[in-house]
Formats: sequence, structure tokens, C-alpha cells
Amino acid sequence: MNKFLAILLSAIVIAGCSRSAGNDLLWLCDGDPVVKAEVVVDPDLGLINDGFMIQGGPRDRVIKAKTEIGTLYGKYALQRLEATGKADEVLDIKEEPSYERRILNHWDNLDNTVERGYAGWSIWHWGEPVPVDLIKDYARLNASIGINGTVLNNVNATPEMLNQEKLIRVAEIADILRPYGIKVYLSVNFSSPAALGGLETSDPLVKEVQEWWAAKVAEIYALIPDFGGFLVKANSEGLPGPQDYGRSHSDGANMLADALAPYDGIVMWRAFVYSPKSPDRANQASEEFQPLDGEFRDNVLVQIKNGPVDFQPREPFSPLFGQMPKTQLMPEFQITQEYLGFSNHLVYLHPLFKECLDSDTYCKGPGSTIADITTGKTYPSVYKTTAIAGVANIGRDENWCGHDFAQSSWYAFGRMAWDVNLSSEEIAREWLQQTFTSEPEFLEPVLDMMLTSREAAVDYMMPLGFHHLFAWTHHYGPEPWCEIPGARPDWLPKYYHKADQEGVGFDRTTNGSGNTCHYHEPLASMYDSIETCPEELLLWFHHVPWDYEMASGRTLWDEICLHYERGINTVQGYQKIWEGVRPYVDEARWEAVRAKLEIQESDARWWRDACVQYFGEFSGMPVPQDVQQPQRPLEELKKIKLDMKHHN
Ligand code: GCV
Repeated sequence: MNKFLAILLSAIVIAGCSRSAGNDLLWLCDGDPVVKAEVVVDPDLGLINDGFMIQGGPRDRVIKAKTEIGTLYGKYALQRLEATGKADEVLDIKEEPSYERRILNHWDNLDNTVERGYAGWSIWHWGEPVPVDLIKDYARLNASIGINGTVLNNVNATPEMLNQEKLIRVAEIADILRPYGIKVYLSVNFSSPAALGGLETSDPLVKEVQEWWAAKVAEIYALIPDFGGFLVKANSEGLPGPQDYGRSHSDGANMLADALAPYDGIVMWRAFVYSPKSPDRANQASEEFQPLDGEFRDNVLVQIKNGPVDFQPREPFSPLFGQMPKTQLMPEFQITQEYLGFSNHLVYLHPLFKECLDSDTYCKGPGSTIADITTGKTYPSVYKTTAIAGVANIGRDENWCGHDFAQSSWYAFGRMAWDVNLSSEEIAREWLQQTFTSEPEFLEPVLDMMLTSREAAVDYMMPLGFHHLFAWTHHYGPEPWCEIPGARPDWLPKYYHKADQEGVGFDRTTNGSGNTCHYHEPLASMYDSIETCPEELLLWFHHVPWDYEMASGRTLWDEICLHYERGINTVQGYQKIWEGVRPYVDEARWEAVRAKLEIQESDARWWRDACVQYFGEFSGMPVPQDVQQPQRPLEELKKIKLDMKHHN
């Protein structure tokens, strides 16, 4: 038999492009999705995982891969090249994924609400008939950008998720996703043996508990032979975990890993832990996890949020990435905009993601970036697998994400997981071309809008290292004054900004919480000194006098006011850009984005008015003359209480 398992010479209609759920305006659905190429599956090719090659000119084009899924990725890549006008010449492309596992984390609950989801109810339609076409569309979109795994349920997991009835439903979803190369994973609740299985304990070192998990895992694999594994949030924000029994995170993770190992399943154990007792929330993950370096099984990855606190508009990278050289680590990003204006604000997130991945931890000398560590380049012998996670912003909304431009961050997450070296501009450009048009009069200004949008949000929400100034529970608008009787201090903005008459900012230096020591040199010294700390992180690491002279020669106070104004001006500029590109966009999408920009502009002014007036009470300094003065009185803003749920 010919060594090629399959050779197809045909017009290839990309499988599943059914448009059944109103998706004609998404990437890879615009225009006629037909490409001509010979498709070759050759297991002997020198390619990693599901990599592919595209060779030849338009008349003799060949797509080669070791696997069927690799050829599918090749077809999507060729289609993307066609859609972006790059397929007319002779091609010689070889692509291999940066991460082996490229995973979406859905924070979807069994009642179909979505934690921090702003695009409607869960697409899994729990308790309703399986929406086969919708899930196929979801699978196709994800496969087209290389995503190959999905955690179906919230990390705040209910034990009920592991009921047999639920697992049968999960198997049905897995069957729909499989042809697109997407594996299913589940978040599990650590106390499931007691809560669901009726055992007296969920102590990971107790034999009956281990047997319970082994039996549950066997049940799962009988239904889903290619099941990916478990994601676990343990001893975090009230969720149970091994520490409830005096055991460590590694005891808990390894017990689950042993149950999954016979089936090649993995455990993704989250490092998102913080105890109210710790003097600095930013230190907590390192304090708990660094001593466990080297203690985790080969099929465990420790999943770390990009920053040490919680998906803020800007944080330094989590120092934990540089502190566990003997452990497989994976980054977690938040695609859903919990802290970035929900689905109301246009904020393209790739620059935020890339800022983290490109950060040099110096853990093995210069060049030890988070991308290199987590793709296994820095410590190759430690990494048996590699993975990256993004908290999904997907819901049942017609446009999937609530804001047409929020799709771009989903798209960017997938493209980045496939190729960490792609720039924010490359990804944004190709997304715009496939989703809207390649007309330069549209493309260039809108590209500029996307590329500056993250920095604009930092400016109008939390410039210069401010963080967590958000309103209680929903995290939408500003509430730096927030006080909730009896609340955990580290859930309140004052814990983070520490404003007083002298100045503002969290002293995380060696004289303060000591967080700067969690970084390797030269970063530790750089962050520790107010002179050398980058201004964009100044108030993250330092308590700074209001009249401190900034690089511009202005005082800190004046710079704060100017940043807020700059953020507002930038959004007002976006409104003008959007007016200008009206001829290039269909009316429905144009109007939807226009309406969202109006909200964003008004919110930016709300942020400025709230923060400038509130902090002005501490600084005692006036808003500079050349900056627009606040418009709404602080007392009025303090009365705003939004009744926002975790989904809309
Ligand atoms: C899933 C933050 C969010 C929570 C989220 C948590 C986490 O605290 O506000 O909604 O819970 O992060 O990542 O586990």
C-alpha cells in the first residue's frame, strides 16, 4: 500500500462551514471557503505534532502533515492566506505549534450561566438538547486558529459535573468536537469523592479516595477515550483542596495525576491561590508553590495566571514563572474582559498576552522568557507536554462574544498559542481582513485602533501601575473608595492603592511586602528602586509621593490626571475613526460597534471623574489647568450601584 494514508486532489470545502448559527461574518466564513490543493498525510514527515507544510504554486499546491488534523490546519492556513491575499505566489511554508495543548477554559455553569461571561448563556445548553450545529461551528472556528482543547465547565466546579448523566452529555459534545481535533477536559471539584461519592473524606492520601478517583477516571475514559484531563482550582476562594486535610498542592495534584496517567490524561493545577493572612496577595502563589518545585508528577502542569494578582489591565508577570524550573508550567490568560469593560469596550488583548509571554524572567540568565519556559525551550528535559489556557469570552450571542471586536481576542489567543512569535499587528491585520475587509482605507485606521486599545484602557482605568480599583463583585466600573463591612481586605481597592496624604501605591519593595525579591536580578533591583522601576508599574511596586517628579518633569499627580485624559481622548479618536470607515462596514455591525464605542467613551469619563476626584482628596492638588476638569460630582458617582450578574 502507498505510504500516504490519504491523497485527495480536489476542491476542498472546509468541513463544517455550515453558517447554521448566523456566523457568516466571522473569520474564515467570509467569501467562498474553497481552496485547491493536494492533501497528503504522511506519518514519516519530520514535523512536530499536528504541524503542516504548504508547498507549490496555485496550480500545484500540496498540503502535507503527519496527521489528518495537521492537514486540516494546513487547509485553514491556506484559506487564511487566500483571504489575506498571500496565496498567489509559490509557497514553501512549514508550521509547527508552539504549544502542544492550546486550550480554552469555559467558566460555564450547569445552569447555563457563565462566570464573567458577557455574551449570553452557555453554548453547551446544559439540560437542553445538544446544539449540534452550534457546537460544530464553534469547533470549526477553533480548529481554524489551532485550538485543540476545551475545558467545558467553570473552575468553580460543582461535584455534580462528574455525575454519569453529565458525563454522557460531555461525551456527546466530545464526539462533535473530535473531527476538528479538539479534546474535551473538565474542571473538577476536589471534594467530589465526599460530595458525590459519599465517602467520609476527600483526603488525597486515603486509599478509598484514590480508588474513587481511579474508578471515576475509568468511567470517563470508557465514554470518552481521548479525554484530555482535569483542571483544578483548589484551596482558592473557598473551594476545597488538599490543604483541608493538611496535604499539599502536589499531594492533591499527584493523586489525580496517578488516576489519569494510564490513559495519558493530564492535570492542570491552578496556582491562583491567595490567603487573607498573607501581607501581599501578589506573594501568595509563590509562597505556596515555589517550595513544591520538582514535586509534581510528569502529567501535571501548574497553570499560572499572567500576573500575580488577577487579570488586571496591566500587571507585571507572575514571578512564579521564574521560580519553578523543575515543574511544567502553563500560562493562563483571560480572554473574557472581566477587568476590561466586559463586552462593552473595544480592547484587543493580544498586546497584553504578548507582553507577558515576551517577559524575560532571567531565571536561567538573560533570554529566559515566559514563552520559552512554557513552550519547554528553557528546561527541555522537564517538559513532557506544553500547554496554554485562555478563559473563553464565548456565549450564545449572535456574534459569539457580545462585541464584534471581542472576537479578535479569541482569534488572537488561538493564533498566539499556535505561534508565539506572531506580532499583535500581524494577528489583528489578518483578523480584520477576514472579518471585515482588506480595503486600506478601513484596514489601517482600524488596525491602529485595535493596537492602541489595550493601552487606552490602562490609561482611562488604571494608569501607572494602579490596579484593582474596581467596583465590588462585578468589576465593571470604578470604586476606589469601596468599603464593604466584613469583606476580605484583599477584595477591596484600598488594599491595593493605599492612598494617603503622603502618596499612593503599594510598597512591594524590600522595605514593604518584599514582592520585588520574588523576581530574578536584574529585575529585582530594577523594580525595587523608585528611580529604575518602569513608570507603567510605578504604583504597583511603590508608595509614591504625590509631588514625586516623573520622567516628564511633571508631578505624579499631574501625570495621573494626564493619563486619564489621554485615555478618554484616545477613545474619542476611535469614535471618529469608526465614523470614517462607515462605507466599508455593513450597517448592522457598524451601528453595533458605534453604540459600544459610545458606552466606552462615557465609561472612560466615568473612570476619570471617579479616580481623579477621589485621589484628589488625598493629594490635595488641583487637576492641572491644561487638563479637562471632571464633569460629574464624586458624590453622584459614589451612588452608582450596578446590578450586574456574572453573565448578560
Ligand atoms: C472563576 C477572579 C474572578 C472569579 C474567578 C477567579 C478564578 O477572582 O473574579 O470570578 O472565578 O478569578 O480565576 O478562579
